[in-house]
Amino acid sequence: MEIKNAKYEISNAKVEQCPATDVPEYAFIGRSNVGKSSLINMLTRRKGLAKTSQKPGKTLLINHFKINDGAFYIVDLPGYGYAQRGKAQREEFRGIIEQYILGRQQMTLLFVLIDIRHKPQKIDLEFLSWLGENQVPFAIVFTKADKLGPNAGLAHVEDYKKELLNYWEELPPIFITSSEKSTGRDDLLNYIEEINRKVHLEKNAEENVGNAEAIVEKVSIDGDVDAEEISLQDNAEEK
Ligand SMILES: Nc1nc2c(ncn2[C@@H]2O[C@H](COP(=O)(O)OP(=O)(O)O)[C@@H](O)[C@H]2O)c(=O)[nH]1
Ligand SMILES: [Mg+2]
Repeated sequence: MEIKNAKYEISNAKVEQCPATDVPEYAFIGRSNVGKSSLINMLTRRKGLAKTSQKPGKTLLINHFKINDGAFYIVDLPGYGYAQRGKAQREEFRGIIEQYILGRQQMTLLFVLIDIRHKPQKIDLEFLSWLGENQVPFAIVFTKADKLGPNAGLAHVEDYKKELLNYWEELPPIFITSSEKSTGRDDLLNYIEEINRKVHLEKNAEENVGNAEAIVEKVSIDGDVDAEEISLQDNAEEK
């Protein structure tokens, strides 16, 4: 898929203030500093679209980026696991994340970013298992692959797979990326395109069902016979 255009739209602290749209949203989350903003810039090929290396933890905002004239959105969520957050801010974070991830109807897929340089971390595993419990559709994106030799990186990916298979029978889709080298860009964009297509087909199917229902209704209103009336009469005669 080609990214023809990408435009920052709005930042919100409240889910109910997010844009009123009916297109898919692909949300990105991970620990602060995992490379979320860099990845969004790499995917869209817009260097300054998402701000990199912002002071983490300060603001808890949901950032919407409109892609390809509104065909879909990329959403930058606040990072988790920021040590300097106080209790109140941690609660606020949890509220925003839960509302967005569990409540936002447009949320189509969550990309969970994990720094490939580390062995499986408790905080990431806990977050992934929370997603599993809540049946949130997600994929894992390993970041900063250029910072490790390929063998070491793959070993960490295998460690994660092993951990996940302790709990689940199936693995989520896994991508290995580097924003420095644009590694994984095509794979990620193709994956998004594939899901966009599925969502589109489902939406059309729903609309067709809606149209069919409208036609049936129109026929039964315009015609002399009403299907429900007939069956009621049949029942009455039987009795
Ligand atoms: N070498 C390398 N550095 C990266 C990569 N992605 C992010 N970084 C660096 O990691 C730091 C945090 O990145 P940022 O995108 O701001 O992380 P965020 O807090 O998750 O949004 C910055 O200094 C980036 O330049 C990558 O793929 N390769
Ligand atoms: Mg960022």
